[in-house]
Amino acid sequence: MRSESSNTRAGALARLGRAGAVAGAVAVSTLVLAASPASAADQTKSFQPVRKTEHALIFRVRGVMPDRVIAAWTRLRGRGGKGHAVEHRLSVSRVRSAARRRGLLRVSRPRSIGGGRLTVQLAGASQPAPAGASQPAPPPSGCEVDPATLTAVGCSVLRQDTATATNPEAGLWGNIESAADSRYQHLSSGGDPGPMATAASQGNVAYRRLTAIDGDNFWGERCELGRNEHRYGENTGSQTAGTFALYRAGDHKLTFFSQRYPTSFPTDATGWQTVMQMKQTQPYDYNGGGGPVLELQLWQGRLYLQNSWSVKWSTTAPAKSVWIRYALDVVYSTDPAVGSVTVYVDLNGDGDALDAGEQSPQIHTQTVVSETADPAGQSSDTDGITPGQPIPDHLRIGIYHNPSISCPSPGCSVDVDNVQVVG
Ligand SMILES: [Ca+2]
Ligand SMILES: [Ca+2]
Ligand SMILES: [Ca+2]
Repeated sequence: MRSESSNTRAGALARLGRAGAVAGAVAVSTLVLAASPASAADQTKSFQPVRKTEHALIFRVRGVMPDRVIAAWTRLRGRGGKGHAVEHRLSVSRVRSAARRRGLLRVSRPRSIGGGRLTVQLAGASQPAPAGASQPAPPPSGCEVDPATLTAVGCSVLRQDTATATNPEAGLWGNIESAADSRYQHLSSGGDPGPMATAASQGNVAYRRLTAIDGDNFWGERCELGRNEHRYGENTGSQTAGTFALYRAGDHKLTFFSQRYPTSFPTDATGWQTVMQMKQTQPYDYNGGGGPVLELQLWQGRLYLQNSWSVKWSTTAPAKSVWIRYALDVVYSTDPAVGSVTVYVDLNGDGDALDAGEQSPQIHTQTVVSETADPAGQSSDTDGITPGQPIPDHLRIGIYHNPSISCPSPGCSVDVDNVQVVG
């Protein structure tokens, strides 16, 4: 079964209508404080539609300070509750504009959609790392990122892809999630010359290239490696039903990967652009917030670490046309007092994470989300995750961005190589 939905493609759902006044809207709205804010510091507000038309859901955005809006998304459900709910981000500027006017926000819906909910995330005061929180057992002694070499020689390799195999799916990523498989290329030379996490050479110069072109639509404008499916584990042998890497509550793993951004890459884009996700893995019913629990975004000339669309850290965008090595040291937990993430990134491509802006602090945050109840009742809960259970994250890598970013043919590409998950 496809991971995010078994019926319609989200492309149709992604086409959003213009914000604008709608005459005669019913002056009834429901404002609910979400039970599980995206982070302890931030707040979300959810809105039911005040009106449905044949082609749109109309929301009234009120009780929201426009400048505090940092993310917004809709969660749309099929008619009769059929199919998985589908989440879509909305432009923050659109939502701010509606909030400023205390006005109406119109979101188009295809015929297959019965209803949905708008959630707006509001920035809160940042909170310090909780004191006295118990931590899971650390990885083996010596298993830690050495920022001078961007290696972790004391760790065991759990997952690896150095692009030796032409096919990235079998036994590895499971799926090329793009508008067409031709958006993926395997190139036999010019790969990352740097060492693996083990400090050994990759032993090859191959790499993978992922491209998105304007108009592409695979649940949005994207080309990523990674199957959004937790039920079949991590792929082995020729298996493709599973995914590349899963991260479960209680894990402490280090994830290394290298990316290269061509000179034409839209690092300065004014819309969001994701280059790596550790995202809660389908299928699930989770509705406690929007967005991947962890992701790296590259836009506005900055690299952002985001947690459920809340920015936790940012730094200058990495250099272009050179291989950029990343390492994320993550403790996976639903408890923000236990979960943590530290980012290492070789922004200038000189082989270390010792230059200015190349290391984040250790950031305490939720890194795994908890399942919520099946809205159709527990007798309908067939996704394998019961309410309250942690939903494993999975690794996705490539390009996924706001379709407003200009990427005419031949498109915008991210080169990927030298991936290891160690612990
Ligand atoms: Ca390689
Ligand atoms: Ca460096
Ligand atoms: Ca469930």
